[in-house]
Amino acid sequence: MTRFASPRSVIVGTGFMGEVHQRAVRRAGGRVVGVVGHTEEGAQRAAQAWQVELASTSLAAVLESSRPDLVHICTPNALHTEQVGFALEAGAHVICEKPLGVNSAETAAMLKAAQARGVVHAVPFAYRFYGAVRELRARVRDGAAGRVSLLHGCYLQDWLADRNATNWRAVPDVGGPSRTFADIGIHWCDLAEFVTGDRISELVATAATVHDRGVAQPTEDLVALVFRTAGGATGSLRVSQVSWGRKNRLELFVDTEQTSYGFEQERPDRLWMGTAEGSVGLERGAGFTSPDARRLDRVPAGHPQGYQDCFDALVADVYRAIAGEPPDGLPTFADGHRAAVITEAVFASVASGSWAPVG
Ligand code: SOE
Repeated sequence: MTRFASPRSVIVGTGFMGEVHQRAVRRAGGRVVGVVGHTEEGAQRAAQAWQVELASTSLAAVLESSRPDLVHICTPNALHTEQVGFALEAGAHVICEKPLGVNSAETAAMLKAAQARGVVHAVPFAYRFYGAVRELRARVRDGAAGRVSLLHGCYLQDWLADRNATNWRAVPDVGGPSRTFADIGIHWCDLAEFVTGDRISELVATAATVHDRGVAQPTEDLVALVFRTAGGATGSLRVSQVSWGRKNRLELFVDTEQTSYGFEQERPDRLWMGTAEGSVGLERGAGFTSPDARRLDRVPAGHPQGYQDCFDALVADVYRAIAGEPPDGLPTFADGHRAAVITEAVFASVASGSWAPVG
């Protein structure tokens, strides 16, 4: 890889995702030169914990004095479009958390603006950076297993299962009109399309709100959908943030003519494979044969890799793209826009009670 002098990052947002991004920057060999918080106290606290000199509630001020190479937007969804605009205006490359925007008009505009600036843009569909996902992609795409017939699975969480649990994501003005699907359903759809290279072309969905959480127009707690792809596969997906005991259970199953595969996010060093002879668990290390999967190995097999490693790898790939060597599989604003288009199709179907085309 071309050497790129330690990229300088500004992190916008000091919550869970800001924390994950700042760690990823360091592990990928970059430097955090500024932090922007929602409150002065929050910004200072993060600056101290992350050992960053520059902290403020003003993104404009931090951009002006630090002139970063890269800006990481890790704030509530409704703020993304304005903050991405500031970062692009400052000439920086941008990583913006998902969902990229709260509707597809916003995401289309952000994509267009980033392309016009000619900068690197990324959206952390970070599960793409598990070796098992790359192995699955390589095996499905080489065609030896035959055509994909069925895509199925779920993304289930329980952190909003308590009727009193709340979060900015559950406030429509801040999190956007969709919560569960736009927060986690899009991860699953991104993975399904990423590993197959196929696209969801039409779907029929139902959604339900289990708890009103004290807001006038509560967002959905769960979604179930059935879909078809352009390539002729059938699919089904369940998404929920109110399924007790399910912490971050993203499961993607891909059935082809010869083989079935299964990826489980909570057991990511393994890829399940079923054939006429039976089933096996391919383990990271010797079990993963594709170079794209092998390149994501950080520690020897048997020493579990996880969620943070995915972010480290994503940021490292953003650095490669900045250095002029864009790696295969980097999720961009185009993928963030695609997610908004799928989300809108889901809610068009929920409203009409019938099949809806996707984009
Ligand atoms: C909360 O639902 C959340 O942090 C999502 O926002 C992330 O995208 C997912 O990776 C884990 O859960």
